[in-house]
Amino acid sequence: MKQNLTHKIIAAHLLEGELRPGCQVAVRIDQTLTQDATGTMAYLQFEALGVDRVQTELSVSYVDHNTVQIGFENADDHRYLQTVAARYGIVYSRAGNGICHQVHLERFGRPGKTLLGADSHTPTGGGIGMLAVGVGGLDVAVAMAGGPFYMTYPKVCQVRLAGHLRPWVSAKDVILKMLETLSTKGNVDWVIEYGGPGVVALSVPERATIANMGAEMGVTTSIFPSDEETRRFLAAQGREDQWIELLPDEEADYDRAIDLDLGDIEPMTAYPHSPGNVKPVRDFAGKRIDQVEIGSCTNSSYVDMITVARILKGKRVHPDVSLAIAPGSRQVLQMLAREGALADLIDSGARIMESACGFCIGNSQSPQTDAVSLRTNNRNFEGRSGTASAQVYLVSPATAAAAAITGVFTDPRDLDMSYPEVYMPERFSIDDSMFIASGPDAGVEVYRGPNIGEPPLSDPLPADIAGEITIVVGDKITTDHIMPAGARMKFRSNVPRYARYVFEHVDPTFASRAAENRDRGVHNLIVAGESYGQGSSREHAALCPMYLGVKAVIAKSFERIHVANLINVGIVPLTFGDVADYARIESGDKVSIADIRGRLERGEALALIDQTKGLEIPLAYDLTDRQRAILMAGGMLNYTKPEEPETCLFE
Ligand code: MIC
Ligand code: SF4
Repeated sequence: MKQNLTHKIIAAHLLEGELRPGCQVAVRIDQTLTQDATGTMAYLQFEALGVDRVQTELSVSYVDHNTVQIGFENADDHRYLQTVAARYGIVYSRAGNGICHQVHLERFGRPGKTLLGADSHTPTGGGIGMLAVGVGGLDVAVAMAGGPFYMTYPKVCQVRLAGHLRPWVSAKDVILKMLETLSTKGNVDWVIEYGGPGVVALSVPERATIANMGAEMGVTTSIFPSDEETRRFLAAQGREDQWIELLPDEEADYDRAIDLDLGDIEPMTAYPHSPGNVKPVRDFAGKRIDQVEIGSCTNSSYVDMITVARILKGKRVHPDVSLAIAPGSRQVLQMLAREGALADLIDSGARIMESACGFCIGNSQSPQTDAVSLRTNNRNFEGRSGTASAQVYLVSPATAAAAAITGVFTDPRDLDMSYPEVYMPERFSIDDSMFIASGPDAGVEVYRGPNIGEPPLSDPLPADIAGEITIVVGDKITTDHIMPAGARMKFRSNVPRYARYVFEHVDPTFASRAAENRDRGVHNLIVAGESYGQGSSREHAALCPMYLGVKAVIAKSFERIHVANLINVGIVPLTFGDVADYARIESGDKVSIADIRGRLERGEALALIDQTKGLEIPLAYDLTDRQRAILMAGGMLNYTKPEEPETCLFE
């Protein structure tokens, strides 16, 4: 059989399972990455697994999300991460070294390898030909302990690229075009594989931008071939010896194909409040704007930043606009500084931010009330910027820079200047001094400040679920809705504290009502519409509801990472036998699911009895034997934890 790229890498890492779309396969993980906001919990869980050292080829712990350090919590987390890394042999990337995905691409990404990351934008590594998948922290903990990663063998969609991008059009516009075509839902268990003659015209950082925002479609990952362009990037990073050629077989099999001519694409934007709301920039031309934010793991490469610097050189930021720029890594920042481009940015009136997530996750740079904010990042969910009423539009760096000067939405092709042709350098500035690669060293004392709590364990699944529908939510509920980030993120290492904010902006009474039910022995159930759990990988969107006593979520459909996180913490993900039943249930209804444990164990049908309405509602589930066993045990930690600490789990 002619293999595509995705299936080639899976086959090379296969530990068990049938290579058929829809079947569960277990694959070996070569590399892992975490960031600080998901990392503390992942390493606490890793420690709970009782393994003496990390078992992967490479595991890197980045600090890039919570670098604001108001109060002691962030700094305590950083020290925990640094010491736990030294204890177990994990590479630690210090705060200031840059955003995990950008830095990993620069310094560690290797074609043909598998990468599991506790962050939904881990697929950025697909730009360099890795099979890079975003998951919850617990899945990363298990992979670090040497366990396999279980995934659904994906269907693969080939995107055949032709032609070249025209001046002022960039990789961001390509991925926005893809989002217009495929939308943000209905793509679970697909991989997007880019190919065709147009691929050669895209550099690795451009490919990475496209692969990064594939996360917004809900696909498992996106991947590009490893070709001469990949070799050029690795050589420029001083790592040419790590290059291998990796192409699909000629006439490989795909489950779907899409043709896209790069020359047909124009500057695009995603308008509020979803990355799937896509229109051409020219549709908004002349609309007044208040803020421009340039950076994030999607668009903060050297070429992105130099392009912005060339556009801004000798010009001034419009007086009614606040412009902030966060170069994606210390490598990029160093090069901007050495080449004088940083001075051009500063001269223009741009505010230079740390090389970190910052504005993207709403823990800085929240715009004014009702502001129109143009941003180069990947998500414009309502409230994510930290300002509930803000209108966030996602755009390319060139479109962002154009608007910063004019003060209004501007198609960059309408600027009165010629297009600044910027190319990837032959050699990047290489300085790995902000990585600490030491250990494993059993003598290292792991620092645990007062913000570090133990990861909570769930109880084994009860015989029956009996309780209340504590909340009913609509379609496309993101993990930002469930577990707000921004200013609340500093409680990530402390689940009881963070749990106070579950659904904070959807229903501020949810957390206290749920906790009261839990304390009275009443189970909480969540009812949701389509595509529940979109967006981020944060397992806190499952852990904190579990802590509040949520036992089941009944949704019209789920997104991949979130459903895995629910199972990992012992919350049962159920769907409707008939989606019309969604409209018959209300918050506050008294409900039960009789004999859920026995029925799940035997693989029998389940029903929700709504005592308040006098209804019997058929429920469905799609769970493997292993997932059912995890749910019975009350989550992955209970399921995996060895009786005898210090034994290697997976040998
Ligand atoms: C995000 O972009 O939403 C985040 C913050 O990077 C998350 C991870 C997190 O919540 O810590 C993600 O994308 O997975
Ligand atoms: Fe950081 Fe934003 Fe990228 Fe998430 S999407 S990793 S918050 S830069």
